[in-house]
Amino acid sequence: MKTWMYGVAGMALLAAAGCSESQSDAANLDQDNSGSEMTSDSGSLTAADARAFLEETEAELAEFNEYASRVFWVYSNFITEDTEYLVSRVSAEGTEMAVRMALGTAPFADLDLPLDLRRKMTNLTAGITLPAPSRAGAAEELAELTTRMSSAYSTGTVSLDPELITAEEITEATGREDIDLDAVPLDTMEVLMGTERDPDVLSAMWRQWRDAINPEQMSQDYAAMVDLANEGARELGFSDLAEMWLSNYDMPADEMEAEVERLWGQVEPLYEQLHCYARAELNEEYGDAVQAASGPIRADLLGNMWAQGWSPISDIVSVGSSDPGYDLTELLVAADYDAHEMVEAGERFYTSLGLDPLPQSFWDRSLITRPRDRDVVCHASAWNLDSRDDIRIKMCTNVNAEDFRTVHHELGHNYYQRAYQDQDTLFQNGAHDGFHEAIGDFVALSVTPEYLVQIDLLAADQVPGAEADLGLLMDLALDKIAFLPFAVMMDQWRWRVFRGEITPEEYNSAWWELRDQYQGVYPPVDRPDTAFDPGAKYHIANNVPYLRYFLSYILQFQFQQAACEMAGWEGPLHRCTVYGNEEVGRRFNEMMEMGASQPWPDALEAFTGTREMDGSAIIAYFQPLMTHLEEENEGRNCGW
Ligand code: X8Z
Ligand code: ZN
Repeated sequence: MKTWMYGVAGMALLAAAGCSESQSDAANLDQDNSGSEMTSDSGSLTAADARAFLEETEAELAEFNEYASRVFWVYSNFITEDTEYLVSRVSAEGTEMAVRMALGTAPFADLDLPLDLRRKMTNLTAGITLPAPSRAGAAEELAELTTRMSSAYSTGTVSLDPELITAEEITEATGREDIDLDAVPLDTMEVLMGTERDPDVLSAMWRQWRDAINPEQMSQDYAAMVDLANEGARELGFSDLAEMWLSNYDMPADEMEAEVERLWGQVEPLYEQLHCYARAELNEEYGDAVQAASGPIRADLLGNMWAQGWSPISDIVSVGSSDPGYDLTELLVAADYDAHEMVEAGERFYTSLGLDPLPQSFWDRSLITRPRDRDVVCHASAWNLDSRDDIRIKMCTNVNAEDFRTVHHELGHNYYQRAYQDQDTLFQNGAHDGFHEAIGDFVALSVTPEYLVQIDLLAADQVPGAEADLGLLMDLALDKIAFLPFAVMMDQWRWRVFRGEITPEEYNSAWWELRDQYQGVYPPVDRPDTAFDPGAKYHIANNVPYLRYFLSYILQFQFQQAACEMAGWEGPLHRCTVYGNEEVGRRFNEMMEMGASQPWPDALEAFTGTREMDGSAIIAYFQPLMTHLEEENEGRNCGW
């Protein structure tokens, strides 16, 4: 995890991360692993020595971060053999440095330190995403593996059969002119997975993307990476990388894992109702031969390459006559929005909250559309290059509702980064990683019909009345509720892999067992032994932990509930927009300014008044839909 880029990984370098706060955790590191090099010998060391160590460490980190982030930026904007070489090299340097620094905290483990110093010490260790063992050559080997996986993902393209789909049809669906059927990139296919309704075309695109990432090589690389990173994690005193990733939340890893179960348990019944209803609608649309009325759902029919968000099929999964009355994609196209204007609209939301406009350098340096003539990392991300004002986004924006939300998401990262820039380097991060993901999504929850009128996208007389409420809620549920089990299963798979409970031979079969268990989806075509379907998802090929998004989807509704209460809103929550509310903006910014300087419950309390993550906010938000779905599903055999 880095302060300088969000949604990007590839190296084990850290700057700061919300992580285990308790002193005993740090002190126990050497006891967790008797053979560890993390032996503590505080001898005559004092708190002043700890402070000096941290000052020096933070200075070195800050300087390295700027250098490394520029190398990563260039690579991500221009993937060639040369930039791969550079990024691999800087990645290895960063990993070596981060591991050295983390091991350097050991002598201070038994010292009674002021809380802020202890927090920095623990941030230093648990903020590493992929540690390498400190033996010579290991960091280089790890960097080579991660760089190869990252490039395989970002440069993969698909050759589509003109008998199945023509360039003209793709242009019609995506608005893009420059279609080369022999090399269709992922971001184009992502749009097509949402617009295409022919099941044969869907399954072809779905399968071909999974073939395009060099799965056999990636699977081998992944296994080698897991071995190395586990060895690195053990050297740092953790039993494996799963424990290390789960130690980032101001509580012991096993408690955090139980917390995820608790939160998932709160929202699972709503997902089950949505699944049941969507399956019935898909059955009606496609017939038994394509989608049976019982059992799991065919994964390529859900409007998304990974079946992680289903809003593109809201025309199929609609609520009777409760039509939202407008389609945001159509409004954007009708208003002739381009990618740049979408980002400007996003910025205007944040400035309406009283936050500063983006600096000119943001507009000069961001990448907002896919360049035609080179390979780039298209997956959207937000960066802070210098830990000050050099903030940027990088995304291959399409003019549609999904990317309108993503623009707000990425700007949320940038506004958070800017808010905590005055914190010390090891506190320049989110309260935890779920907070970082939740900022922009919370803002996008304010994209209501009434808001769209205020920004002239919707005519005032087109604002749908209360009869559209269920339709509006369904649209959002297809995005927010459908996502929850996907977000949980992603890291369930990785934790089990890291723990050795899933072996490399079982990578793909275990992946589909978890997809079935959590999401109730199945692959449209038989998966061969050579497949590595987890690697066809950005965050696995690029080692970005995914639990953060699950937490974010819980938190953003807590933020919204609190913000609307602050704003004195009295109507249904999904109609509440905080656009233009400077008081909410001020309070929100106060939380953001805290960065990772305090345990996350303190940050949460500062804005919402509660110290717990709680799924009851999202449940309350969707309650009218839940009631309706239960009625609709009566007599159906829900579950799979
Ligand atoms: O990766 C992202 C962001 C960058 S942090 C675009 N998201 C997840 C995904 O695309 O899988 C946002 C929602 C989930
Ligand atoms: Zn993000």
